[in-house]
Amino acid sequence: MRAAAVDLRSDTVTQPDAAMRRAMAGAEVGDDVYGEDPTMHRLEEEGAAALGHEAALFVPSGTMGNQIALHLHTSPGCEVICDARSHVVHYELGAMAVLSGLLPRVLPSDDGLPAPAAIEARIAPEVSYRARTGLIVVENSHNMAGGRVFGRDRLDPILAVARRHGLPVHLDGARIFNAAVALGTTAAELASGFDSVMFCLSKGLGAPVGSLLCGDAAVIREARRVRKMFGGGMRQAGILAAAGLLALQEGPGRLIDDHERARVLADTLAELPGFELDPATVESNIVICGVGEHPAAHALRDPEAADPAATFLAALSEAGVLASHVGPEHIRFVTHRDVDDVALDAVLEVVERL
Ligand code: TLP
Repeated sequence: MRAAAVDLRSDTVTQPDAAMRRAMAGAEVGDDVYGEDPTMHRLEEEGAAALGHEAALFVPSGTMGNQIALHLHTSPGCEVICDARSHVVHYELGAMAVLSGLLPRVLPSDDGLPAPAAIEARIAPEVSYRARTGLIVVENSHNMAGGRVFGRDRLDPILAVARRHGLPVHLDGARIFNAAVALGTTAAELASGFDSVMFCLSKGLGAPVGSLLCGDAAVIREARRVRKMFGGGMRQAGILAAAGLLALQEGPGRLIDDHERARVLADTLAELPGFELDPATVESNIVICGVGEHPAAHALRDPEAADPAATFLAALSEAGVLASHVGPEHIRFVTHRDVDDVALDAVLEVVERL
């Protein structure tokens, strides 16, 4: 039998460990829609404090957290300015249009963060014949830009543009703790000045389910209503909050190991023929690389099929390594707590052999 695959498709695949399962089993719970779950109260308080915001709301997914924020900062018919590769555009199934009547106004960028001047130029003038700009969304770290991270020097000018125009800014901080670790700062430092911030407990931090939406008390009071409207009101959710608390307390401290492993992987891939990537752009736990010209993708490729990434992923999977498809010529590896040095060595051996 083949050894179990090393799964680098995402940091969402982590398994709750024994301590987390024990905490979940023993959690004190109540009906959270009535505001009576004590474990959930603790998680929301600790989450808000960690981000330096007044309040927080637990949501079942990062997508729901983002979509609640988009809904409550805007009105139907508004445009949302964001990077062309943002998660809210690519991987949320058109939810901003479906749930909130919003139109994405996407901007290109090299590293996932459009230039402040480009953002400012896209803010619609207040005239009777143009859709209004309702919101700016920033993503940090930026998933599809390969986990790039942005410090205050990059964030502040965008917040200044928003303030000049009286616009709210939402931060998709699904991996904000990765960004903080990569930059040697705190999540609160990176979250400050945003009108709302979503971060995921269920990615590198290791919880099985859940994200937190943070903001001031008025924003979160309204967010609680929108969550219920979107079908996200949960009852004895303290079982999930108990896992979230452990993830929040213990998860950030070990992300540095994931970053180091991503760096080793990136340096190795960059040295091998057929992989296109600049290891200097790998700043956190995500490695995106081009495989369009990779010999394994070519040798096995059906000449009719225009997707060398899918061909290469199939070869990787056959060899016991799972990665994900992020375009016809690009694949993504994400390091996480369930990939240790032994597993990483197995991955390096496979990519070297292929
Ligand atoms: N990202 C997932 C996939 O949807 C691509 C992944 O495997 O990376 N914002 C960002 C920046 C994200 O990367 C994700 C998930 C989300 C939001 C949504 O979180 P969930 O999956 O909890 O809805």
